[in-house]
Amino acid sequence: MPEKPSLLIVNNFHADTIAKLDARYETHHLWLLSETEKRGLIDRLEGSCEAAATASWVCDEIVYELDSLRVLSCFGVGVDGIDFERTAAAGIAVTNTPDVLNDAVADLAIALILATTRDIVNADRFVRAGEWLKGPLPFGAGLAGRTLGILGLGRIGSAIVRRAEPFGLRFAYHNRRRKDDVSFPYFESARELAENSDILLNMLPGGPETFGLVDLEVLDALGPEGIFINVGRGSSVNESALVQALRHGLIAGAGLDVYANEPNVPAELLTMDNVVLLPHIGSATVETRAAMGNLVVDNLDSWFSAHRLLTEVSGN
Ligand code: NAP
Ligand code: 8YV
Repeated sequence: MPEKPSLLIVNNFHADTIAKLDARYETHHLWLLSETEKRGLIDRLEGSCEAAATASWVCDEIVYELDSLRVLSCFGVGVDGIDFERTAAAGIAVTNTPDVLNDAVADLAIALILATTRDIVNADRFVRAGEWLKGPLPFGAGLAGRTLGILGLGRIGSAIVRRAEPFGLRFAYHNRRRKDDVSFPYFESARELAENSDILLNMLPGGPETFGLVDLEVLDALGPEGIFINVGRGSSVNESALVQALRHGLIAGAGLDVYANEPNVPAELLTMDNVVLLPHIGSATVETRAAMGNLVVDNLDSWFSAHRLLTEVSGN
């Protein structure tokens, strides 16, 4: 039997996928080691290990010091955890897991839109607390005829539009570039998009280019009836501006799946009734996580068998 190729696993991103990788490769679990042990492992793997697997949203800088590394297979689509300057300089190809999670993340975005506009979480609390016996819950807002503005209309944003169409919503978007195949309005800036939206949904990737892009000016432009939804990355929102906007009624409410410093959520948000808070569960279905893991494995298998990558990515 030929020897199994060596694979460095950087962090504990998905137990089932790691078990699959353990069965196929000679794996080394970096996250279990002390800093000194990590250094020793990198030195030992030098020259013999060409591949690593990691979460896409976080990595360990030490992997870039493994000179023989040629491929980094990431679990997740948003690759803000990867230092592309260093991978490019070192000739390391990077892969991620696009498309296989579109449905799950888009479903969750729709759940947040409905939960915020119809006050679903408070309605549940209202019934449990016996409040219904005293009178009705205040009315929510309908979707038909309102405008959903999508900040970052890509793979997942487009899947959200397909789901949202039957609700009678209108659409608008902002990307760096206008898309030729989209018929609804494009706005040149996030502020203009917010000004023309009833619900602003952030689907932007993380990284320096989008850092704090949703700021007080954007939220103020959304207006006192406006709802802000974030399913993209927390770093692209200025969280203190969001707290301020919610506290002072500059916007009506928010539905959040992602935060700037996960798993920490700003304490002020925890006390607000007009926000729905989820623990980054956009892609968290059993089948979607399995599909993401399979793509991590398939990229590695394809690289080892044919030096081909299925979903190479060059940055956000
Ligand atoms: P995608 O297809 O690349 O879409 C991202 C869109 O954002 C692109 O259309 C891009 O258009 C636009 N964009 C990028 N940088 C921008 C900037 N600086 N200003 C304005 N627009 C910008 O990516 P996706 O697969 O839909 O995923 C989007 C993000 O969702 C991921 O990066 C990840 O962070 C997040 N995500 C979250 C979850 C969750 O569980 N909550 C799950 C999966 C993904 P242009 O290139 O034309 O600007
Ligand atoms: C994470 C995500 O991978 O793919 C992304 O960019 O944000 C998610 O799918 C997931 O939350 C794992 O924790």
